[in-house]
Amino acid sequence: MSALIESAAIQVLRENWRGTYTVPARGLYPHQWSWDSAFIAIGLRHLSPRRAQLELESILSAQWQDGRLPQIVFSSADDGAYSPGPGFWRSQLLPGSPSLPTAGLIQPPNHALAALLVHEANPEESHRNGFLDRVYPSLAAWHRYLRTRRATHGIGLELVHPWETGMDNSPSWDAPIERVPGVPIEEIERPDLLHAEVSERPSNQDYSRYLGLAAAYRDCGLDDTNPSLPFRVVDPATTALWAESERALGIIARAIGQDAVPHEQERRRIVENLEAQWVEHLGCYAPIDVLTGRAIEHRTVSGLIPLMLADIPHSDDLLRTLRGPGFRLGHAVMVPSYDLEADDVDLALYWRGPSWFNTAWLLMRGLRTHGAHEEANALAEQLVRHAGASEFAEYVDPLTGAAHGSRAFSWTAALALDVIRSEETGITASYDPRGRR
Ligand code: 9WN
Repeated sequence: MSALIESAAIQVLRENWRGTYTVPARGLYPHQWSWDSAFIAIGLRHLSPRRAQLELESILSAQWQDGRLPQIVFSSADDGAYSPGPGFWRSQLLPGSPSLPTAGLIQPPNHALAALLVHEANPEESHRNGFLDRVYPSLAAWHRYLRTRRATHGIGLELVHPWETGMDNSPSWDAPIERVPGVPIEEIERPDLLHAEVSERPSNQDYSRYLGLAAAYRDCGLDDTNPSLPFRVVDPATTALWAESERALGIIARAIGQDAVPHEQERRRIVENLEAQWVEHLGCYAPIDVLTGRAIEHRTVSGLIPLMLADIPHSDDLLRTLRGPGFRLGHAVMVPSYDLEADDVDLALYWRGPSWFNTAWLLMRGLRTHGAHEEANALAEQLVRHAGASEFAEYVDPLTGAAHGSRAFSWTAALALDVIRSEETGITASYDPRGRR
């Protein structure tokens, strides 16, 4: 069973490979996406260390002078394939842009974590070809950008667009996005709807505001502290990934003879500040709307992802919430993206209920970190099973496992492959074709 899933996952990654990077999905997502590439590299490390390195190094090659890694690196000037495309961003006209056309926004910082995992899959080869020496300066510049340009209020990383959170239409963004003036509906192009059901994608109303907000950010020259930006949130999953990547940066620094202490101190600071996002009565972390100073009180999977951090004070509370009726760990299919008891949960719509494979993978690591190995193994098993059964869907119904969104989605294939192949993630014997562990 797992051998079949493994070879099908490899096939998906082969078909989506574009020579130096992997598209998230043919058709729907025809360029390189930032946090996708990091998740994909984690799977590719089992196939070819060089390919995994290239995947990460190609996103790093699109770094801006200020250190930002862009949400999307456009693979061609083909403006019609995805909206907003290179013609919308006109990145070459903006100061400090790289030579490749890119979006101006960012995505969650999982790259240093991925670089460390790629290195650890084959340390000899990685040392021999100088991978960590090559990527460390760019990763450190990325984290410097985050610290100096995106952490201005000291409570966490500030994100200026729902796309930056990677969880675009999460119910958490409904209230803050209300403030955003939208573009006229008739100006909106939706090439995405050629590849996915209307009912499974954000609405035109959402897009109107997404585009209005992206245009406002572009037109102020990507000035992160511009007081006129109408959307500014701090998000727990992004903060947790930032902390975890800062930890990875410290390990990378030490491995190449650099000073790890600043990264360790920074990580501690991030984890301490994360507590500002804890909401006791929800039993999980929740985003903060920086412009109102208030918590956005929805229970979403983002608020559970800090479980991956070893030293948070609320791991027992998070485990309780995960096992409770809202997320049904061990009973639902993987973990839903939104509280199953919420009135407006939608089991088929994107980040408003369905289960996603990247969040399952992160939570699986969190469960192991906190010693819940049986539940981690069960989640790993579900991840692999539903990845295969859904033909590597973008996301699945949290109760039935029915496939939604795009198929042959790269991070679904990559993370299933990682679970199947990785001893570190504690794969159960039934999913390891070579019978390790
Ligand atoms: C906008 C590529 C990306 C993921 C995001 C996911 C979706 C894009 C979209 O696809 O977002 O970035 O068009 O919906 O929400 O997490 O990185 O797979």
